[in-house]
Parts: sequence; C-alpha cells; structure tokens
Amino acid sequence: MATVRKIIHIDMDAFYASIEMRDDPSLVGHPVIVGGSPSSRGVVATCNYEARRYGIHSAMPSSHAYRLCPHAIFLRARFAVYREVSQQIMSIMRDFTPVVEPLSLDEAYLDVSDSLLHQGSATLIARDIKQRIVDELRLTASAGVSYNKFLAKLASGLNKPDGLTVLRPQDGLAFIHNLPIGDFYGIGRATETKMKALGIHHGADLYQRSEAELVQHFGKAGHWYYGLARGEDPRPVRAHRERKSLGSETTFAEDLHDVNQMCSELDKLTAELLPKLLERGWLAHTVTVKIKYADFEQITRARSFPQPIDQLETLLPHIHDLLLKTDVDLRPVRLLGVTFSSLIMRQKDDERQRLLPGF
Ligand code: DCP
Ligand code: MG
Repeated sequence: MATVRKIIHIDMDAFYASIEMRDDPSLVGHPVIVGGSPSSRGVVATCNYEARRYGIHSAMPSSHAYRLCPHAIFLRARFAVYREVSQQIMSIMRDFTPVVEPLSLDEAYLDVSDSLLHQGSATLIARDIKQRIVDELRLTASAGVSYNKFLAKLASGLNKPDGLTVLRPQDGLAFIHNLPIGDFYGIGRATETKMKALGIHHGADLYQRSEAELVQHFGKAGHWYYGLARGEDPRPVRAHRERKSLGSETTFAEDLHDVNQMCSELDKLTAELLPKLLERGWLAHTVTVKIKYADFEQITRARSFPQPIDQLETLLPHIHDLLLKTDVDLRPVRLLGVTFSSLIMRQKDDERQRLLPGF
C-alpha cells in the first residue's frame, strides 16, 4: 500500500514583467526588461518572454541586454506593487490549504495531502488556483504537482508559461533518470563539475552509485543525493502565518483582590490553552496577559521570546511577571486573559503521510 504526499509548486510567469504588461497594455508584444538601466551598472531582474528570445535573462548586466536587444523597453522595478501582488497570490493559495510555504515573492509550495477539495485531486486544486490567479489578478502561473518538493518544483518549470505538469509517483523515477545532474536540488556549479568528473551526468548515473561511494565523495550530502536519485525528498512544506493568535479569558463572578489567586487563575487558563495551540499545529513566540479592572479599564502586557514557547513550566513565571507589572496589587480585577501570538506552524512530521485517492 503506497503512502504519498501531494505537493504543489506554483511559480508566476515572468513575474515582474507580467505585472508591468498587465498595468500598461501598450507594452504587450514588445520585449520588456525590468531592472537596472543599461547605462548604469545594473542587472536584469527579469524580462518577458519576447525579450528571452534574444537570450536575455535574469542577473545579466543590463548593458549586455541592451546590446542583445537595443529596442527592448527597460523599466525600473516597482517593488511595492510586486509585494502587494505577491500577498494576493499567497492569499488565494491559502484559500485552498493553510500549508503554504512562500519561497520568494512569486513562488510557493503547498501541501494538499489532507485536502478534501476536488475529491483530494492535487491536479484539480492546482488548476483551480491557476484559474483564480488569472481571474482575480490577470496574471499567469505555472504549477507543478508531485509527491515531494524537489519534483514539484522541477515540474512547475517544465511547461512555462501557464503550465500545469504532474509527476506521479509512478513517473518519478523515469523522470529523475533522464534529469541532468545540475538540475538536482542542492547540486550547484561546483558539485555539478565534481559529479561529471566522476562520470555522473544524469540521474541514471547517480542511481547506480552506492550510498557509501557518494558519502565518500560528498560527505553528508552523499546521503541526500542517494535519496534524490530514488525520488526521496522528505522535506516538509513549512507554513508561515502572520497575525494569528489564540486566546482565552475568564470573567469572574466576584472581583479578585488577591494577587496569588490571580496567578493561579492565569496558570489554569494557560495550562488549558497551551495544549490547544500545540494540537492545532502552532507554536507561539509571544504571550499576552489581559487584565480588566473592576472599573472596566482594560490593559495588556506582552512578552516575546526568540525561541517558540512550548513548555508550560518555563512560561508561567513570565506570565506572573507580566501580571505584577500592573496595578493588580492595588485594584480589584474582574477579568483575566491569556493570548498566544506571533504564531508559526510546527514542522510537520515527515512520517505523517496520508492515503488519499486521486493524485
Ligand atoms: N528576480 C530578480 N533577480 C533574479 C531572479 C529573479 O530580481 N536574479 C525577480 C524577478 C522575477 C522574480 O524575481 O520576476 C521571480 O523570479 P523567477 O526566477 O520566478 O523568474 P520570473 O517569474 O520572472 O520568470 P519565470 O517565468 O521563468 O518564472
Ligand atoms: Mg517565476
């Protein structure tokens, strides 16, 4: 019985340039380059597909791009606009799953293994996301669907622009066997050269080498390459979320006067709340104590930690401390609350793989 994850990688097509063409239709049909001006020492951030026909690409000096295509239209980047569009794209994706991991402004991984949308078909979910991006933002994206990050990302690049490519578990190995060694995740220029010197040019060559041999040549990374050649990439999709919180509060039948009693009420609230947070797959960096005095004036005191909060025992002294920074020794209290915020998604357990029909 096979267990399989369903990972989608979405990557916008010629991202900055497509936004410029959308916002100024007179650019459509012309080679458009976004980045530094050709008279400066700037570089190309990206260019549209028309400009790519001249051999222009990201990171090329703009002066070089100008020599390749003097009639290209050069535009300065409008980062504020790109950031806003990026947020709109991520928000569309989060309508499909909370497990969205942005990699840059224009790309993200999604784990839809647990999704029940479209009968659990990752392919149909990817199609739906692409359609919403077209309908709502008038931009196109390419999607890759596969059973791990490595393959999903490669798949999204296979049929650009406006592509949707699925690499099923049964297709993975054949695809990897034909893959140039430089296209493997984590294999940069230097490693590529070393692999080729060892006679490893494609995935099929890598597949034939023993784990011991790869470790001998590449150290710890050898284990990783050995797994990749077999379609194994256990990296989880890590979701980041902003501005979320989970809180709980109690209003007392009679106002509290005793600070010790307030502490123990906060202990109770926190002891109930922390497991709920952890159960939902979140970790918090910030805890906030809320106090409403008998006269209804309300205040909050918060503390943030560099490491996420996961231990009740270490947290409670901080909560008492926050409480004591207020007037509770002088003023009776009618309500106490605790809230966790600055939440991050806990790393998913790699073993937590589900069986769902329809890839
Ligand atoms: N970018 C940049 N400098 C680079 C690479 C990229 O400033 N060296 C910016 C501009 C791109 C955006 O990041 O529009 C996204 O990068 P991609 O690599 O996804 O490139 P594009 O989206 O432009 O094109 P593609 O259709 O190939 O994804
Ligand atoms: Mg892109």
